[in-house]
Amino acid sequence: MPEHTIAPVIRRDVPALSSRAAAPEWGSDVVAEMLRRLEVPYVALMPGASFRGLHDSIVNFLGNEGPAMILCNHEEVAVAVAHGYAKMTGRAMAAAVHSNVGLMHATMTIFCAWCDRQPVLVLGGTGPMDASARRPWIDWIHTADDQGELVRDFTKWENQPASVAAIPEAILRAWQIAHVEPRGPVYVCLDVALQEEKLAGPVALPDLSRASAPTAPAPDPDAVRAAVEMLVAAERPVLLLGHTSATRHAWDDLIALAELLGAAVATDRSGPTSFPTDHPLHQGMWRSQSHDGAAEAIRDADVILAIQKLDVAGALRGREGHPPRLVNVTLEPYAVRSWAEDHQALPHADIWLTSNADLALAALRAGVERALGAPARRRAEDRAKALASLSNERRAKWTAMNDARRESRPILLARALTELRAALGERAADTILAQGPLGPWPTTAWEFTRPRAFLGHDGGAAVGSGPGIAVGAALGARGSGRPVVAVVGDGELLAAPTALWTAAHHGIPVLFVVANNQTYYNDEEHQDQVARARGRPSENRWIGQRMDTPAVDFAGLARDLGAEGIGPIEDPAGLAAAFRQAVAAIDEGRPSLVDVRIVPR
Ligand SMILES: Cc1ncc(C[n+]2csc(CCOP(=O)(O)OP(=O)(O)O)c2C)c(N)n1
Ligand SMILES: [Mg+2]
Repeated sequence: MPEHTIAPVIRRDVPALSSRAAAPEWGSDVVAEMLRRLEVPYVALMPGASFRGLHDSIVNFLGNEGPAMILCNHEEVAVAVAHGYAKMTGRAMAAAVHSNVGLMHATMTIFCAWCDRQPVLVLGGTGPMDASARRPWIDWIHTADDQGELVRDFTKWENQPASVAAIPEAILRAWQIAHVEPRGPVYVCLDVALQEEKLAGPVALPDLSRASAPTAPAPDPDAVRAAVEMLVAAERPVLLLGHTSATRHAWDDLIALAELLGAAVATDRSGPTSFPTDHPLHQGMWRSQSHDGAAEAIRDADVILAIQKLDVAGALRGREGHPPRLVNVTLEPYAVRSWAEDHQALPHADIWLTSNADLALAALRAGVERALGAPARRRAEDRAKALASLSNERRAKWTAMNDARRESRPILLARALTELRAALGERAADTILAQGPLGPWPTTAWEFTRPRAFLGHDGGAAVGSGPGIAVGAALGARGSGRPVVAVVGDGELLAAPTALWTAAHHGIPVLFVVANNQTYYNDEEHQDQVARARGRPSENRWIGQRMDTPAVDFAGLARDLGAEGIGPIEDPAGLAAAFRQAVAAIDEGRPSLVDVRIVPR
């Protein structure tokens, strides 16, 4: 364990309780009891009367523990916190959102969790469905006859139990479905009247020891044999990695498989770190400085093994006329809905391995180990040497590019990240990047060398999801000793700054770097493109985009929300001290933010 450890305690507000009921007395106590039995650790929430019964049960029946509340100031943040927690831990926590208006606020981040295939248990309220029991006006506004309809197209399941007796199964089913691959968000809507119903007697709760999780789908052995044959015979094999599981054994299997085959590896910034980016076989990562390396590997490949890559067809664009042979390990066909086109273009695979990625990997690794004869091993070694020298050359080029702009003002993101790593010292390699910037990631300034070194993007490409996801990831990383960092745009942070208050309130240590270019730069680029295409003045691209008058005081905003606020840092010479201060704050269990004035790209 390094000498610094991240404060493991999340602050919880402790209720004053003279005594606590031993068994559920009210409808919502049953919900709370189920959450406890399922070991749901937290409920992120923005309060609302449509779940005041549940709120009371968590505080006065459970004692605000197992699960404990994480108080948020916007439902979008509450769901994003749960999303980030799932990205970090692989497990769902709950988010409670107010009847219809709260759910409306939450829709964007529910969509993000859906696109990112992450489990979140969203709880909501409605009603009373019995109109004769409604308070005038407010209960009518906040009752929807079919509230789940709002999120049906981007949840795996939603349900509104019609009796207290039906609640336990609804919660259990939702929990199970959320965790079965492809994972995703689920929604359970709880009628106010049921929550506030006084129980006449005990409610039967399921025996959870008999509610084991369904096993993961294993690959078809014949398909594995065919895939192994294809991989071993390949001249220029490529591993194309996406949303892999980031478990230690998947990580080890991937490295072993790549080395056995002498395969080029291309990774994706959408998913979590699946492969060490400083490995000599790693040729590039999409949406990073090394993007071209990944694209070149794909261009030259004769056989591609794609693993849980969500947009295989997109990655293979340009190869339509002379497609490589493709083994596609995926469960994506089970995640297809008809509302959003997040299923991406349809890839044409020679072997479609419908399987859990870890099981397929283990089988492929074992198969390749057995099948690889001496001549094939020699070919693989030669390939590996050639790939290593290619990646070395590219690395030297990127490092030189970054070094040449070291003193740039506004500051180069690569320089800022190098300084941040220096401030993290020996913990840099263990640091978790919970969210990255919109612009390309400066590969050589910050390599991802451990599982979950980067957690992948937000799924829905939705401005405002990042801050909550980062706070949720830090909540999930609690006690791991791994520092959590998020690099977010100024536009991104401004859309959901209150995530900082949640982190400050609960003592969740997360270090935000605001990559502040004082504009919605991504969209400036779009306006530039349109103007050029139309022969109009591109110098007007900044209008309706730039945010420099007045300049936002991000450090002041962070301080007002209870976090350590530092900056703006305009001179690269000021970065080291700023990051030391920010790291010291997270070491004390407090969130911090450093506002860095960066050059747009
Ligand atoms: C909810 C939502 N609104 C708008 C957009 C469109 N959009 C994409 S990137 C972007 C700019 C974000 O600005 P910032 O976070 O500062 O990053 P920068 O492009 O400046 O690096 C916008 C507005 C979006 N993706 N999501
Ligand atoms: Mg910006």
